[in-house]
Amino acid sequence: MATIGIRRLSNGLGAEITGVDLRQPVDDSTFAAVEKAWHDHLVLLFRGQDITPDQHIAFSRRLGELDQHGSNPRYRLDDYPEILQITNLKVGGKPSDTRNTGRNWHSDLSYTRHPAKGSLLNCRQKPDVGGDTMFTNMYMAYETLSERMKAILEDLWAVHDVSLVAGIGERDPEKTAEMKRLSPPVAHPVVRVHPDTGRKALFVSQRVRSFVGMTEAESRPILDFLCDHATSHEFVYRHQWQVHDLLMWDNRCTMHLALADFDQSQPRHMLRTTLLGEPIGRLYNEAQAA
Ligand SMILES: O=C(O)CCC(=O)C(=O)O
Ligand SMILES: [Fe+2]
Repeated sequence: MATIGIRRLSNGLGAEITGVDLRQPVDDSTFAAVEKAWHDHLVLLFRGQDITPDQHIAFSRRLGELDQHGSNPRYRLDDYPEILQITNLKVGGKPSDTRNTGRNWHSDLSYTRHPAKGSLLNCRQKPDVGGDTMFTNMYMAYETLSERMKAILEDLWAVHDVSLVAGIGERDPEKTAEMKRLSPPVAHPVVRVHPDTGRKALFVSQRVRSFVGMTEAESRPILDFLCDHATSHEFVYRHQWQVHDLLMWDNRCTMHLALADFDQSQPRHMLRTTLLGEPIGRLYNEAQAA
């Protein structure tokens, strides 16, 4: 019998789960309750999870196949390609580019043909204050549009481009070129149906350049409107991290934003596993030709 506790974190999305210790294997009924809570609340918080990489990976695998972070190979944890370091600590003796990961609203890996299904982020070290992460509910974003706007968006595709990852231009040009080579622009439907819940969610972000078949100038005002609308305060939860929090979010129906609201001279060190998503995208040129 599962005995988890569920406490909602905001009106838009998010719930804290209690009664689960991720250092231990999670039994099937507890896991089923967690998965249901994930579908209901989109972002789940587990406090006090001082877990090893193996435990992090073991729990994540229950939810699906894990990405090996081939689109960002330099920041994998040694011997654990399933774990990406989001950190301002040095990696390989050099400042880490992942210290500024997620500084615009996005859904993980949307710039690939297999946008991430979910991500599980464990806080290992945090600054005294700040370094918060915000999440927004993309079902609500979709459902609150007018019927006419929904009809316009229904068969639109959007071009997601890794060059729009915030701060990518400040990275070492060689690494940026590598990221662009690994991830050429890809098109995804603007409205996606969540495979588990059957609900429709808006799938745009600040990493979208244009709509397929429209110019950038035509697309920009609509994209700006959709991103502004999707990040309305009413749909958002802002997470203030504690060390050993584990947060898992569903990238198919949320966006998130990592805030730079902290003193970068203090360590912020986070470890992430990423669940592989179903392939929904196609390379941009193929989409254009279609
Ligand atoms: O560092 C964070 O709070 C989140 C960064 C991010 O966007 C991610 O890990 O996917
Ligand atoms: Fe992210």
